[in-house]
Amino acid sequence: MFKKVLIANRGEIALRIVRTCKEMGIKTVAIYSTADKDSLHVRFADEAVCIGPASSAQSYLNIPKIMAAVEITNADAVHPGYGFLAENADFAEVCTEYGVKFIGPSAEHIRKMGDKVTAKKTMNEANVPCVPGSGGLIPDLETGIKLAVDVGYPIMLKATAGGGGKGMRLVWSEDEFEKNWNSAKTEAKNAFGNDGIYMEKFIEEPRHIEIQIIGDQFGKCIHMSERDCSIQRRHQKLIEESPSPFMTDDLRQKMGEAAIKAGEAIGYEGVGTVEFLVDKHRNFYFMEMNTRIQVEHTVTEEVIDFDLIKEQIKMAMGERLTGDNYIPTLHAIECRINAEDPFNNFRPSPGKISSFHSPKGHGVRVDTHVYAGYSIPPYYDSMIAKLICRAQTREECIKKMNRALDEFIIEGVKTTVPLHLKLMKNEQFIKGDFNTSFMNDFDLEE
Ligand code: MV4
Repeated sequence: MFKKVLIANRGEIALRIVRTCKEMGIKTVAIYSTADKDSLHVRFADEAVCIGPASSAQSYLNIPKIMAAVEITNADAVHPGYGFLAENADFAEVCTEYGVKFIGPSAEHIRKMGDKVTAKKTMNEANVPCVPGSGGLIPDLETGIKLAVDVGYPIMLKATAGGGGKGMRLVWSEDEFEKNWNSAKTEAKNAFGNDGIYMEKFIEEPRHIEIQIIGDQFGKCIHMSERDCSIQRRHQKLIEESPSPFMTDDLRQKMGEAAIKAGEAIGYEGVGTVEFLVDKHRNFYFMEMNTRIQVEHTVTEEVIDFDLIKEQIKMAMGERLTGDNYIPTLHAIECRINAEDPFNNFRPSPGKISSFHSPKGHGVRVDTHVYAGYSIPPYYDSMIAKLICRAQTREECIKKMNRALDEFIIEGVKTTVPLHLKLMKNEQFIKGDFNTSFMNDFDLEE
């Protein structure tokens, strides 16, 4: 049993973790930068340690400073949340060396899944369906051009250190291969200091459907069904939902089985997400595995009625998994509320929130660290709240989300609330007829 957990994060997820720890009787330590002194995660934690100035490099990403906070507070576990150091294998390793439990998988698993070529090889060996491609790093341009003929155009070049679209290029034909090869390599080198590139066949207009898994320390994994995250813009998710409107019992059975195989093949511990691309024929392909709790874990919580942070902490404490996979009977949708101007190219809109009223009522959940009078600092991610609605059916859930968005008052900064209101009224969205290209064609001015 952990006595005290240090939360190596900020914002809504830090507060989310504080809440579960309180319910479990575990003391909490918040860390914060000077820019975050008025955040609710600092207020509600049992202890709080200021670890540095606003810049992430000198605070939330600074491993020595975080370990010093662990030391002075005598925390026996660290929860990394999402983002920042959540998928930093070195951080997980340092925690272990210090004798504090990193609430997440081993450094080895983080490393393995962080390198996309290694991740894909591991999944191929575990018989998890993968997109056909180069089957490894491409040594040089000439080999790449030859491989593309075998794979068949259109193809995608991807950075092995990538994820989230950086260092990724779509190539339609041989005459544009060299140009894309060079720019992918340069972008990957600049972003990750690693210019390793691999190739995949391009899957046209796929859906992004991910399976939530959880594994214990004894080699057992179960799944908690899917989330559809196809509604995103420039690789930033806007809306997530569970179940996916595209899902069938048969497809869930197959994707769930594949996700469990993925987890059990490596002896995965804790909560994780196996991301798949799903084409219009319902073929699915492994894309990436996320070795952290995700922003959108809340929609899964709502449809299966489990606290995923609590389950995650229980796995870290060495509890055994019992029971079977979880299949949703309800429907949940999450809208990410960002301090951005959707009508001005999503320009960040930090500043003071002059007025704040969050929607309430049956089936409505708001996860946020902000309040009236709070100033959103300009240094971090622009997500300020998650609005999650839950109902018996998707149709009812959309109606509830419309009502809840209508009730949401946030003044002083621009937010994505008006965008979500438009999305909830969009015919294609209502029909569940969308894929990852949806936002490319979405007209904000309509
Ligand atoms: C793809 C793809 C089509 N075919 N791979 C984008 C982020 C990175 N994690 C993988 N991505 C994609 N990989 C093949 N072989 C299309 C995308 C993609 C995408 C995937 C999920 C969600 C949104 C997306 C938006 C554009 C492209």
